[in-house]
Amino acid sequence: MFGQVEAFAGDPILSLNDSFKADPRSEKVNLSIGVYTDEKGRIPVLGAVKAAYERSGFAERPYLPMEGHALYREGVQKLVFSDTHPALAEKRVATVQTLGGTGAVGIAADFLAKHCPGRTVLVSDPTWENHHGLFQRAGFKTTTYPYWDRTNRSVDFDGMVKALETAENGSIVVLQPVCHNPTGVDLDERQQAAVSDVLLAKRHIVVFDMAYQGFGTSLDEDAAFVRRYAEHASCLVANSFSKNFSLYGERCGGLSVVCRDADEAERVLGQLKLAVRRSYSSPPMTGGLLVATVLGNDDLRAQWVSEVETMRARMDSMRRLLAEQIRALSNEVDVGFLLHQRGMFSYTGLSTQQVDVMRERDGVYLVGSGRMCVAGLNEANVPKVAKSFVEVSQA
Ligand code: PLP
Ligand code: TYF
Repeated sequence: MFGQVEAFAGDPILSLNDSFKADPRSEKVNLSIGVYTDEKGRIPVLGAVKAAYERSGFAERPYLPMEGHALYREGVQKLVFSDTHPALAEKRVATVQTLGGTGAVGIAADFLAKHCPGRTVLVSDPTWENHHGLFQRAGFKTTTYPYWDRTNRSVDFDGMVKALETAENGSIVVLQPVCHNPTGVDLDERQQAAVSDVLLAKRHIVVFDMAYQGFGTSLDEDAAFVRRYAEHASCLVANSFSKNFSLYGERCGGLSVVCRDADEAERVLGQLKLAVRRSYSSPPMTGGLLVATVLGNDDLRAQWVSEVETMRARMDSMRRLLAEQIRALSNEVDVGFLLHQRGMFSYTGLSTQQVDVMRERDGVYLVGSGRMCVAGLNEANVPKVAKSFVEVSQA
């Protein structure tokens, strides 16, 4: 009956993670999958989350409503837009709790497929691969706008603007506002303003995908692009709590649609609920309660903010340490990219062949594109990574 079913090649990043686990070498280093680990190499259980778990306990488990837990949704709105954003005051944001950031982008794609069908979808080149997959699953054709300037290891700003200008009016544009996956390079404030002008002039539909809020500069500054844009125009904002709550397996995220007015937001919320109903009915409760409890209590929220800051600071210090140790081994290898890229990832500029050598010879795992997850670095493994990096760079 299923004889014709094709084999699934697997997700390249998850497969790499499996190869890492199967690698018998004790000195191996995992810089592949986008998961934050602490100095000891462990996925942290945040103190605020643990306290929320103890506080919320385990009681009855009714279905959550389609749109999710009310306090959770309020928490999403305040975190993404701030307490004082005019769109919230005007009650024109429709927010649903989602199955992680993936679920948020998926519901956004389903919603757009129904209400804005037939548009072209533009995603950055390169991007998180699932952007193509999720919009294609919803029936869209996807294409790319230039983003990575290989020569300068920065944003190809002119190429990006030109592509957004030449795209058909009213295209769907997926933007990562902070800590871009996989490159680690973001638009600066001036570039954000210039891109916003083009997006508005072309009446493009913007889908912000914010999976790393708090890992760039701070929770508030990382959301500045989204907040400013949402003052001027409608847009969709997907956010993920996987990384900043260290709740990968609980599937916590949100989708917020900024609308023209409260009436429109009410109708959009109804359609988001319908999209959820048709897909999985309602979101999971345990993760929802944890996030709602942290965001809804001042003491836990303050503790969480400080724990996000600790993760961010550690990644920054690992970037600096790796740059220093590479420089100590060689003056010829440019390390500037490590210092001006932000968040969990760095595009190293290494080729697939160089990445293969680092993995096979040295047990240092990067993604084939040359993406390095800096959150996998720690004081114990940086010397080994620096040496491997310098050796393949000079070979
Ligand atoms: N969007 C981007 C840009 C990501 O990098 C990721 C995860 O790596 C996601 C969405 C998905 O997030 P989640 O794991 O919460 O589904
Ligand atoms: O970019 C990354 O590292 C993550 C990895 O179901 C990932 O997106 C891939 C597939 C998946 C969850 C995480």
